[in-house]
Amino acid sequence: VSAMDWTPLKKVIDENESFLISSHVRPDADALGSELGMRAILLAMGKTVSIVNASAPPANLQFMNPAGLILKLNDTVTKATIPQHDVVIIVDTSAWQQLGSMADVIQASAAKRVVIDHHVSSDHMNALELKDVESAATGELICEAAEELGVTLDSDVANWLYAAIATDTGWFRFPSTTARTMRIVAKLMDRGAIPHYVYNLVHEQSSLARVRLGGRVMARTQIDAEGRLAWIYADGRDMAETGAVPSDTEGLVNVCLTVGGAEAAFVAVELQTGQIKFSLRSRVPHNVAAVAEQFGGGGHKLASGATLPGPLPAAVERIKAAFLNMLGTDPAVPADA
Ligand SMILES: [Mn+2]
Repeated sequence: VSAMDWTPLKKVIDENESFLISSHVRPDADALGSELGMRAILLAMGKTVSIVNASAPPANLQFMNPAGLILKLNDTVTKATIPQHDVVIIVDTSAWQQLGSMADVIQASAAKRVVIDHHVSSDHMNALELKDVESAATGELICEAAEELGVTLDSDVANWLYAAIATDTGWFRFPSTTARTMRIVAKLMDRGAIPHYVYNLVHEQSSLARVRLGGRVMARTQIDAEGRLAWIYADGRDMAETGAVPSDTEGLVNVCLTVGGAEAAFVAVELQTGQIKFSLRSRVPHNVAAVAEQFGGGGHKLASGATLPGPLPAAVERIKAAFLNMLGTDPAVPADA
C-alpha cells in the first residue's frame, strides 16, 4: 500500500490529454527511469507524452533511451518545437536550478505542473507536489503510482525502474533502502526486471585501459597522518602506457577512502596540458570544499575538485599540506561538545 494519495494525480491525468515530462540536468538512472515509467503510465491511459531534458543521458545509460525517445533541449527539440502539452510532470527534482535550461521553458509555459520527487531541498514550483522524502528513489513512487492507477508495466519499463531504484540505493546498500523498496523491486522482477542484466549494462562496461589504470595506480596507494589521509596519483606515463583517459580515474578516489581509518582522500591526475586535476573526498566533519577553494576549485563538503599547475610532485605537496592542515585543525567533535 502506498503512503501517497495518488487521487490528485489520477484527476490531473483524467482531465488532460497531452503531457511533457522532464527531470534534472545530468540525468541519472532514477531521473530517466522515472521519466520512462511515468511515460508508460500515461501511454497506457491513452495520453500523448513527450520527454525533454536539458542534458543527454550519459553513455552508460543509453539503454534507458531506446530509439532516442528522450529528447534534448536545443538539440533534438527547441523551446519553439516542444510538443504541445496541457501538463508538465517534473520527476526526481523540486529545484528550478536542477532543471537547467528546461526551467525557463517550464516557467514560461501555461501548462499545469506536477512534481513527483523524493528530495528534501525544494523550491515553490506552484505545482501539484507528490513528494515523499522517505522514498529511496523517485522510481519507487512511480511504481506505486502505476499500481494505484491500475497500469501493468512491461519488462522494458520494469528494467528501467529497477535501474532507477538500484542505483539510487547504491544497489540496496544505502540506509534509504527499506522493506518497501524490496517489495517494489520484487514486483518489478515479477514484471520481467532482470537485476544482473541491469547491473551489467550500468557497471560492467569498463574499458580494459580503465581497469589496468585502476590496478596500476591503486597498487601504490599512500597514507599520511597515521592513515587518516589516503591518496594516489596517475601521471602522464600511467595514462600513456595503459591507454587510459582522465575520466578513467573516476571513482578511484572513493576506493582510497575505503581504507580503514581514512578520513579523507585525494587523487591527482596529470593532464596532457601538464596541469594536475585533483578529486578530493572526506568524511564528516572534514570539509574538502574549503580545501578545493584554496586552489580555485570547489564542490561539496565531502566531495570537491581543483586543478593546479604542474609539475605533479609539487602540486601533490601543496594539496597534501592543505589536507594535513584540515585534519589537524578540524576537531573530530565540536569544541563545545
Ligand atoms: Mn532520485
